Amino acid sequence: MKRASLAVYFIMGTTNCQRDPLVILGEALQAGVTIFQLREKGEGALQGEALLNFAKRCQQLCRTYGVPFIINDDVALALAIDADGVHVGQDDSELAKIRSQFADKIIGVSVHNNEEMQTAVAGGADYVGIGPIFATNSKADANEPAGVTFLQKARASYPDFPIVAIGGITPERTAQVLAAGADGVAVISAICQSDNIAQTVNDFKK
Ligand code: TZP
Ligand code: MG
Repeated sequence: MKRASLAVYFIMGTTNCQRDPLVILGEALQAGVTIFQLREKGEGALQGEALLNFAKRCQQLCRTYGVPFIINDDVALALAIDADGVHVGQDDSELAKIRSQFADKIIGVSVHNNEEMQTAVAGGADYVGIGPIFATNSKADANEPAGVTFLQKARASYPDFPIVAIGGITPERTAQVLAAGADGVAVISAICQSDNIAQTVNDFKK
């Protein structure tokens, strides 16, 4: 995948939104986010038919803007609707199996140390997500904030591999994260909770 597509990686699920999630996604796409991940988790998360329908509407919006549409964790859903890819953590399905199911799609893997990174790269991940860099309220089981130390090491070991940073990232913190070696920032709350998504996305792009 092109490293540039990770520049402003918007992640959202309905439980992250205080306004209509599809309106939020539309505003984020209009503003120029470069990739989108549907991450439907937590209390009140959509399931079954409701999730399927919501995912299809998100996918349609992403298509309109030519932005890759990624699904978190739910490999079966990603296959069912022919999403552009999946993002998985260390506790999700095995990478080799997913790679065989998603021959030419995007696979992202969350990694927290060198061993996990090596395994992800060797297993055919297209990009890795590294975090939480800063404290986050958007992931119930998040690890302690790790700062940029591992991110810097990962970049030094893999000069050309696509890496996105995640966790508590705001426009103000973006320069620091990019300087540490990330190709882009993955963001939930700074965009979902923004009063002015166009402005916020613009600030991330600067
Ligand atoms: N993985 C590590 S931190 C995080 C995920 C999914 C949540 C990021 O959300 P926010 O609101 O941008 O901190
Ligand atoms: Mg997961």
